[in-house]
Amino acid sequence: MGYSYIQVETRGHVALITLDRPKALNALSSGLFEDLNRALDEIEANEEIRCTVLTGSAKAFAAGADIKEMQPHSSVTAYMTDLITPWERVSQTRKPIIAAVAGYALGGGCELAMMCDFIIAADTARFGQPEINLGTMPGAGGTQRLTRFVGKSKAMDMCLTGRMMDAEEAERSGLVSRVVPAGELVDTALEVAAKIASMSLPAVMMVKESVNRAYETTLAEGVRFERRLFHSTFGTEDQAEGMQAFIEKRSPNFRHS
Ligand code: DAK
Repeated sequence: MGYSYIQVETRGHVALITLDRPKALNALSSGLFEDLNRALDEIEANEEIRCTVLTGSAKAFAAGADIKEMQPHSSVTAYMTDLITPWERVSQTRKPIIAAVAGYALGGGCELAMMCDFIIAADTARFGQPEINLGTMPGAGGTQRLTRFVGKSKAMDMCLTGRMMDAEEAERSGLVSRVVPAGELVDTALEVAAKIASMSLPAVMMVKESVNRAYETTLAEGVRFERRLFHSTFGTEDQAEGMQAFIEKRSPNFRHS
């Protein structure tokens, strides 16, 4: 079955998901999330895919939740329909997912990018949590993830004033991992994803799980968790192959097992 609001392609062992509601600047509607979540389920189940890139258009990664769809809701219907909770699927993927952001990443769009494992930004990218302008507030992790990335002062500034941050400020603040010229964004993200996809998938997934644990536990518990995963890598064929290849001065041939 095809998709209405996204495009999905595969490039080798990498999936490229492109948000595709150009007339609404990729505003995040429930239909778009049904498509996105179904694609993520398929990617997670596909043994050939080892990394995903999530991108939008040159003008907008996503300009936020679909305001026109949200506007009629009351607090009761928002609660009863569990409005927008299915968004969290992105943050639950076990394989890595990179956000490649050009143009606007606002409100839910910024939150969606932050749910990915890291963000590569075009020099045209603009991040913001403008919900305050609508008389509401971030609802998909904006006050939580943004604060962890950029610190309290900048997160307060962004969420209370609704101002946008350009790519240079986003990199300086730790929100994005790197900034590239807009014309090179998707190719760069695909190259980075291909590099990750060339690694041992069990090791990649353990790294992802371990880094994410840093946000949810104390340092001592996190280090203990990391050590146990590290020990378990010695049970994989890929660890044996990786170290043997180093000693034999050749490239490893990972089998993802
Ligand atoms: N929703 C719906 N339509 C949108 C949209 C949005 N967020 N953003 C843009 N559009 C539509 C515009 O209405 C316009 O449609 P037409 O009038 O042509 O039919 C079309 O996209 C082009 O937009 P503009 O004409 O405004 O384009 P400009 O270049 O002039 O301006 C802009 C671009 C991005 C600065 C502007 O469109 C803008 O300010 N957009 C709204 C940005 C915003 O406020 N975003 C935050 C939305 S609130 C929750 C979880 C999450 C959330 C809520 C709850 N729960 C778990 C409960 C998240 C909330 C949000 O994201």
